[in-house]
Amino acid sequence: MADTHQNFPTLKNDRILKAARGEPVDKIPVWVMRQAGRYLPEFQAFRKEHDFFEICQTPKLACEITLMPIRRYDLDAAIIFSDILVIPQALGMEVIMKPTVGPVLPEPLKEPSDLDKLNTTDVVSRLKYVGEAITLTRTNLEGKVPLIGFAGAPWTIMSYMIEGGGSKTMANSKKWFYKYPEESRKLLKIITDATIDYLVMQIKSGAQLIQVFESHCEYLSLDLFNTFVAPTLQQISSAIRSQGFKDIPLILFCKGGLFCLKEQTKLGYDVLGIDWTVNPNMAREIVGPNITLQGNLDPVALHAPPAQIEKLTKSMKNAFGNERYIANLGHGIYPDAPTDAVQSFINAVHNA
Ligand code: 1CP
Repeated sequence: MADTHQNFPTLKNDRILKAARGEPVDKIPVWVMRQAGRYLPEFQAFRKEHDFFEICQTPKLACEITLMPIRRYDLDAAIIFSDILVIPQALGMEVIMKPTVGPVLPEPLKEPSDLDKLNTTDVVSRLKYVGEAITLTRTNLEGKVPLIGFAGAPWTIMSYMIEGGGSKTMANSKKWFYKYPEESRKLLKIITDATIDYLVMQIKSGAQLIQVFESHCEYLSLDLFNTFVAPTLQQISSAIRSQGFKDIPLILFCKGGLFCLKEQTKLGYDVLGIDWTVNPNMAREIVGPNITLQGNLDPVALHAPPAQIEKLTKSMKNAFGNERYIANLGHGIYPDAPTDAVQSFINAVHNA
């Protein structure tokens, strides 16, 4: 299926699309996970005036924040401002964004019978605002860089829905796999189906790449990953492809996912993100030549002096090589990252 919005401005920088497809690039493309967020003073100022989900649900505001890092830095992609937790919200759960604490779901799923409370009919109809924000942002980007759409992966979303917020062990949600395997599959299917419709809607609205965030991968065993999680990730990529979107690069980022990196290569994604704990040479050996790697500077390295950031970034680039590589941090940028360090990082990717 062709782009449903033929009237978007012509794209002037397609480095990231080329790298995702394994085509040669003039410079290595770079973006930063969570680039439109808490470390930016202009975002913090915005947050004083608006509630988090009010911003997500108001296309003009979401667009404005998406463009903040693009105005400030020489990035090669924008990522639409939203959050992975809009899916539990659209399934009928309350989500509160508590400043300095993070997301809280006051009534988490406690037992399988709680699944009956979820509103699973036409979930995507309650997420139209994200599509509208994407369409508006594509227009306002004026073709400067491509726009990434995203969603949380089903296991990561399931864990938030059961834990009710952050957790050190994810023990409550993992318990479901051991105690209620069938109901776990049922919950994962509800989330996966909603996520597929949601990502297809984002693509139809103008998203030019898609990233799936499996931020809680690190808590799984290989057995749990293979049994419960891998099928959901595979279903997402297959459904997007079978609905006609063959050319939209799909990125999978499994935080802490070295233990299942080989398995990730079989799930239908063009790009695999790796965190900072993974040696780039080892990752390349595991994934082979036909997948693009994304990553993986330690987000905390942004606290080093500029010359050191440049050195670390250079050595990261050398390890990954110029082909099939998208530079990024090894996880989302932290709220206390110095803004100048981001520019040093980007310069080092592009020029050093
Ligand atoms: O530039 C961007 O990427 C902004 C859009 C974005 C994205 C891609 C936000 C805005 N959140 C996310 C993804 C997201 N949200 C993930 C996956 C990436 C990751 O692993 O970091 C996860 C796990 C969440 C859940 C979440 N939302 C948390 C907990 C994890 C964490 O970062 O500590 C928190 C604190 C949020 C709130 C949130 N989401 C986004 C922002 C800017 C904020 C801060 C909220 C505020 O202003 O109070």
